[in-house]
Amino acid sequence: MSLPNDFIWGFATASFQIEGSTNTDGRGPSIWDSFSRIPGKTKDGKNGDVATDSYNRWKEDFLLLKDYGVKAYRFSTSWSRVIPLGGRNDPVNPLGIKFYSKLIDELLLNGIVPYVTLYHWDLPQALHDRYGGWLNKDEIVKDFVNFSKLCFDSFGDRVKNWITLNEPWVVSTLGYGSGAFAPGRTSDRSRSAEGNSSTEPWIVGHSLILAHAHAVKLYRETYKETQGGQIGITLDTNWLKPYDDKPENIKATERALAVKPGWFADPIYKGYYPALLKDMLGDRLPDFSEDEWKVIKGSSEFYGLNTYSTFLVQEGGTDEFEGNVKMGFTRPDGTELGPPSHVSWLRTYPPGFRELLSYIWKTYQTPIYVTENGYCVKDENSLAVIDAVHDADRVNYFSGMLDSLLKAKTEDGVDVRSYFGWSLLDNFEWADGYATRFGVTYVDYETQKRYPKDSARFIEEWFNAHIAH
Ligand code: GBH
Repeated sequence: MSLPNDFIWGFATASFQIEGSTNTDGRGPSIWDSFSRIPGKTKDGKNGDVATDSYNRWKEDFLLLKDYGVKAYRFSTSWSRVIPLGGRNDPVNPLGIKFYSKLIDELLLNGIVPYVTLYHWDLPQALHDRYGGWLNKDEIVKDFVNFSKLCFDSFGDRVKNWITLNEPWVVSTLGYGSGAFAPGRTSDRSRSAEGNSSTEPWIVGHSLILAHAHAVKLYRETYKETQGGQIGITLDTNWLKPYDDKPENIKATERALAVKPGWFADPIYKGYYPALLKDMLGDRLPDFSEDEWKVIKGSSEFYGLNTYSTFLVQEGGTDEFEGNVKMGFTRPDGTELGPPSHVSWLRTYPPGFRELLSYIWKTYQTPIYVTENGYCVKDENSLAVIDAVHDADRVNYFSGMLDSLLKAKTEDGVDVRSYFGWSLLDNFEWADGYATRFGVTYVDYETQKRYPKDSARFIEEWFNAHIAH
């Protein structure tokens, strides 16, 4: 059993999580710069000012990629680095363009294929201040398309794999529902003076779908033929299993899947909203016009899949963003799906990955690119480097997940074409600051020195052994 020779593998990162130098060479602030400065929003008040200093150390990072033997690297562009104020009439920052341009050149020089995410959560602060950012559909769609165009124009001669948005569900619900992520809007007045959790996330989701679809339309009309690349979206998708075979828990699982991934995946791959989502939200779910539906339907050439865990679903929850269900990891017989990781939402359960791949393939019938998958070892951040690099639990996770991937591809016939481990490096883990480590490379934040973990070697060896030569 092996993967075909053209199977793509590598590691992923995101601009705000690694670059630092947030105030350098003309970069404008993003909503994560502001959000992380509000007391209480991130663990220990940490921000992305330095992160892994990859704005300066990218060559060193690329040596790691080369050393690990990857075929591809997924990174994201910081919108406010290339257009500091973000808007279509705002000046372009040539130094920002130059930065990504030299990154791309260096990757290609080393035979590493760039996979570029245009937007991984770092909205230019100026657009949020000017007109409400993602809340203002007409403005943000035009500005996102303009930013995309700049990237296609500047990098599209060399970048052939584009991802418009990373995880729109997170942008909408954590940014505008719970307020746990930037820009932190929520109805919870103990967390924010502004926001409306029952309407804003759905409005933001509406803008995100349109922005994605219009960027794809532009790429297809103006660039695809000459540049010859592909373009799609990345959705975070957990596998969800009914807690038991009670009909109400099966129904609850369907409802949860209708929200995630259905809220974004059904419009994009099928051209309509899930009925269960419409039932749940009524007229709080903004609909699209007929012309808009035409742009949206079929607007992704692959399913970019970020996945981390499986949950067991029961009826009875109150979190709309999860479909009003209860999610857990404990089976009816009291056993656990997997041992705890460093975060509450992640357990190692590889069979779920195989089932998820089949579900997506059957439901959306589009090639799947796994754009993120990874693990955070419990309390890894409290270990000395010498111990942290021996990340047996992460190796165990990857080992199981890759085995599932192989079975999905070779036995279940799922058209899965890539696997990117999250992440190349430990990095700024959003609201968790630097306390949660997802890297296959350990970063000592005092010295910025990088140390390969066992998991990096494991993945390298696994792909060497399982890709047909
Ligand atoms: C990915 O999201 C991101 O794309 C990546 O940037 C990130 O570093 C990586 O995961 C690891 O976290 O604690 O209730 O606020 C994965 C989906 C959605 C999982 C948000 C964590 C936090 C839930 N993530 N969720 S909560």
